[in-house]
Amino acid sequence: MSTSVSSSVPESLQSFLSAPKKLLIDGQWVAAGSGKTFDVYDPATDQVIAQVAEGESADVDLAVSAARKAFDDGPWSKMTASDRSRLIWKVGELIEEHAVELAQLETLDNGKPFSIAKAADVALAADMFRYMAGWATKIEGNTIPLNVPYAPDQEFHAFTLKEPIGVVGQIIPWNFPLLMAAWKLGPALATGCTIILKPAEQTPLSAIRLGELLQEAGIPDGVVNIITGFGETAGAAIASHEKIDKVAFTGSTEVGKLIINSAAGNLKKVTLELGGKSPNVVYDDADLDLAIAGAADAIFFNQGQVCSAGSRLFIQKGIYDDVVAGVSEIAKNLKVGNGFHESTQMGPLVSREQFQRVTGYLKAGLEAGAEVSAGGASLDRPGYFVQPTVLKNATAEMSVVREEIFGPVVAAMSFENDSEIACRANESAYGLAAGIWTRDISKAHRLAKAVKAGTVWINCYSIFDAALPFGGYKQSGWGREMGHASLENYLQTKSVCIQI
Ligand code: TXE
Repeated sequence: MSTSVSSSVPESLQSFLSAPKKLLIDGQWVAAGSGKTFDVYDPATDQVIAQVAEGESADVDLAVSAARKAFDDGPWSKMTASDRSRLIWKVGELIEEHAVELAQLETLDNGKPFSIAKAADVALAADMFRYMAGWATKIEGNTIPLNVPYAPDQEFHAFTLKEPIGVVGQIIPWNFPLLMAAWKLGPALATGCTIILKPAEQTPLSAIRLGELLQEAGIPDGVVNIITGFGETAGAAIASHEKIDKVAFTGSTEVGKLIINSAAGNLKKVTLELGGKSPNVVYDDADLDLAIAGAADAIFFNQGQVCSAGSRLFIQKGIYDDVVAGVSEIAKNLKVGNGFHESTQMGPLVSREQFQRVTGYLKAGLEAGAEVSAGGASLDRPGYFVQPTVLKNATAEMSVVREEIFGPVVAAMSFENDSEIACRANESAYGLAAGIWTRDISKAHRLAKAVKAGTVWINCYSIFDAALPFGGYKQSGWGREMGHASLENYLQTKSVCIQI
């Protein structure tokens, strides 16, 4: 294998990158059955950084057999919750120990600034495993008093057991590669499930390294299997597999609908975390410095490649010009560049395809009559860089207002009063998140209640915590990630009734 390694690759990653990148099946790193590999790119330079095994349906079959064995025969299902908890905790510790290396991998593979990868992605991933390690020993059923009308003379003792759902397929995206793996693996391991994880083809590297750390932590063979590969082949094979009991997916709403269809074959359980077009509402009584900085961060964080990004910015009429000017000023001053440079605040988009998608939306927005207040173009340099962009005078029917751009592009619109804003905020097929900026706590509560979104941030944005449930209303998805709510996705309830 000859890989032309990108000039921005840190020395410390060279040996990891030069080793063959294989599939993890039943505790062994193996080449794809077909022998095929695919190229992985550094989005900051457009150069190939690694070749990775291209898993397909036959490889998924082997991974499912291994996961079935580890679940049906043990060891995972036969271990005590306390032993499982200790191993999951150890994964969190190992992530923390290797924080620099993992953050470097994220920057290299995804493009995000190194300081953010370390402080957010890696730190949250470690915390997710530790939080879920705590839950492993606290999964309990209930005892239930019965009053059976047709058996008045009999006495019963009834209770519920919470049992792991079984073998789960987990298909994740490229915007937070390590963190999405942690969000998925954490609750599945805590509940005692076994897993086939498919990372996004754009960003498979940190999941491969995480696989090595899972082994180092002592997670038994077959419990976590990692199949790198493409969505239409490896991903589709997971979604339709007859021996997988549940599929958890994060990605586009379009593919989410395909997953539901494929899962219908064996009626596997489905959870989905899909797209968003989240409203961020700034009232005229808000702390404007806070709101302007928050509105910029809500859209430019992670290059706007965040499903909950505040991409529809609603500003009350009297302060519209000031807020647009303030967010535009921040956009113009953001340092866009290679994520490894210390001064970089915003990196490149993840891929050529995403670059084309985002620049296509910019073109469509301008043609439809939106005006550029900041940015509006790509950067004339190698890599997939787009300027942080503020579009003003956007209207509800424009594609830049209706559709998820998944890039650093915010559409600013004005609103007149309180009675109109809930309706306009809800004018979307999505319902993932919303932001509210006001000093009036009653107004904030009213809008928080009225808005159809899984998360509402008031006077803050993009605050994530392993304990705080996250997920979508409407076409933003099914089920919740994080918090104890996420455990339910991986459990089923068995009722046991005994006549005494
Ligand atoms: O997503 P895909 P893409 C949105 C965002 C973005 C758009 C397209 O708007 O611009 O989706 O991104 C796997 N069966 N989000 O094309 O295709 C794929 O291999 C099974 C929002 O990258 O949905 C990858 O692992 N799996 C989002 C994962 O699905 C399939 C994050 C996501 O890829 C498959 C990412 C198939 N037929 C994109 N096709 C969020 N909610 O955070 C693809 N995949």
